[in-house]
Amino acid sequence: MRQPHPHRAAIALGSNLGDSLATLVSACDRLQAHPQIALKQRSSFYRTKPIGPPQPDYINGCVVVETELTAIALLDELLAIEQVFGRERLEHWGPRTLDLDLLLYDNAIINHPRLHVPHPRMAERGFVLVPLAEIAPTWRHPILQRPIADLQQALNCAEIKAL
Ligand code: ROI
Repeated sequence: MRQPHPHRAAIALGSNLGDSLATLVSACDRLQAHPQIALKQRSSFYRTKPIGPPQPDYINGCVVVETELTAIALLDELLAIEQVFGRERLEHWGPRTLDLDLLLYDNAIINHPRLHVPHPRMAERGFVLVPLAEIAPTWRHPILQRPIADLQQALNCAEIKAL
């Protein structure tokens, strides 16, 4: 029998405008409700200091999903969910109501004009690696060939606190 959800993907969630926690919880609900996406794991949510220009603290988390969608089709679904929450891409690296980043897709390395997987900056970002290590510590970064837990331990993530 054909597997209904043959691919595994990791997605980072972030918000620092509006009711960020409620936004992230409803974004997870939207993913779960999607007929071609199954939410398998959800991390705790964390309060994190902004990387980039001065702006409010973020709430960040990660989920692991299984899906029959291709990586690009999954990206389109993530963008559609961002739109529901009124994300406007006004300022580069500026505040946002909802950011959904496709981090990992199976063991794939994807370099497409619209999508780079693994996410190019994920290995430097505590706000990504701390929640991801909570739910997928043994997933190997397909380029660095190191497990997520190792990458997280290499960073100083002392200030990243679960809510
Ligand atoms: N900083 C934090 N802490 N969390 C984010 O999700 C986040 N997202 C971004 C930038 C602006 C790089 N900074 C962030 O896109």
